[in-house]
Amino acid sequence: GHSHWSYEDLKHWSTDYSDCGGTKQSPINVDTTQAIFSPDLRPIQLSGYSLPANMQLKLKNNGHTVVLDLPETLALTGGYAQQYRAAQLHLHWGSPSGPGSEHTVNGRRFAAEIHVVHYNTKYDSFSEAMVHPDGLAVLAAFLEVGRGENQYYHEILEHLLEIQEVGQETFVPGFNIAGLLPANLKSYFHYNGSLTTPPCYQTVKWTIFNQTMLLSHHQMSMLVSTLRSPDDKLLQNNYRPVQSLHGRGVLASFQ
Ligand code: SG4
Ligand code: ZN
Repeated sequence: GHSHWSYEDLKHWSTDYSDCGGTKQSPINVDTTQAIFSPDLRPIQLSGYSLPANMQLKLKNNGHTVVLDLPETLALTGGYAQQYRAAQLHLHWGSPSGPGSEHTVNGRRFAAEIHVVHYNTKYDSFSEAMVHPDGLAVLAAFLEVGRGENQYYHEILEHLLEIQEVGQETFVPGFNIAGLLPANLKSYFHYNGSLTTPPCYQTVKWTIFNQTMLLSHHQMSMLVSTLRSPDDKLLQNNYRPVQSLHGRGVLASFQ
């Protein structure tokens, strides 16, 4: 298998990428009644996330999602007491007729989900980190439709029309990346899992914020109905179904 995987072909992921059939896969359903309160989980700390407008960030339609490359100067600390550097962020979504978050909470799927992907500073590169059990940390937040325009998501969404075709890229001026994540960085769920796409490496410490992000109806429509996929249809429903916990525990930083 050579990056020819698709969301229509989920059954074959583990044939081509054995880790996709493992016992620590993501996403999962978070059952809030089963989550274990852990006072050790410190608030997430983000530093260097406010980027100057003269910095140019690459935004790309990679055929599976929209990816915004991030400079390695963005640092994630707190949380689980290791240090990570940002690599990129991307989104998962549904269609005009259904939600498309990857994680679910008590069986509920949200409209969309943002993933900010980081790697452990003890490794020299992302590709080295991604094969080690403590290599990656992904911050996840759910997106819902609310009243007003979200000014931070606007910084990305206004450029989607420039990258409708697979492989197209454009540049986005720097902005406060932390604005894409909830203001409340204290309340989150945490578990050990995997990349949600091939190669499904089981090297991700997941943080799922309890507070959700709100986008306008128009913004959500733009997200789910602008980009095209490799088969020249609209890129929609780019989420993996929830995977079995296989005895894993989910921790909560809050009661
Ligand atoms: C998306 O397909 C991204 O485009 C990938 O990033 C990402 O892979 C993949 O999702 C899995 O990440 O947070 N959903 S996830 O588990 O970050 C990696 C790129 O292709 C390795 C740059
Ligand atoms: Zn993702």
